[in-house]
Amino acid sequence: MTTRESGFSFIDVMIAVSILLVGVLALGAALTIAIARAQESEEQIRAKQIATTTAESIFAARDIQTQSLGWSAIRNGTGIPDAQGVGSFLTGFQPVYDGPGQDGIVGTADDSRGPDGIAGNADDHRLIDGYTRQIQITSLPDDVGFNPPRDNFKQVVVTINYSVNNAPRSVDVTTFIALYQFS
Ligand SMILES: [Ca+2]
Repeated sequence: MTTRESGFSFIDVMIAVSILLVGVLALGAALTIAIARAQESEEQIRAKQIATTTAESIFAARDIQTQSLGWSAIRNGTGIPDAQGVGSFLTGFQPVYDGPGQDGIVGTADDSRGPDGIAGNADDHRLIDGYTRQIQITSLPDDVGFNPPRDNFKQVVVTINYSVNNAPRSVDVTTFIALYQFS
């Protein structure tokens, strides 16, 4: 006489485990994607923040009347402004620091130095690793018919390059700045 045994066979258990495993793997993959997205969005927010504060700093540079800055300083150059503000903002992609340096303006040659303007001591600004910044300032012809042109209106494009998991990313902020000062 044979007895019919009830319960789960080995095959039943294997099928159940396989289904469970597929579910767990899918969950793991979803979690990995979610974490990557969160990290990406965090870095994107930071890049956008750097771009925005840079643009604000350029507006501040227009308004600063000391240190020979002012409207004439709103242009690209060597990063070291002369008496006319020529050479104010560095060209090309540059490292980003967590402060503006002695001149109080980001995107110039002294950014890595701290408020004292001297390199290599305790108040040096920290490099913000993984981000580079480009400031492009272009004069716009707002003054058709004026000779010489008045140069009263400029376009400012701030581009921040960064990477997420070795994939290059970029954000930019475009704004316009006009000659307007309280006197
Ligand atoms: Ca500076």
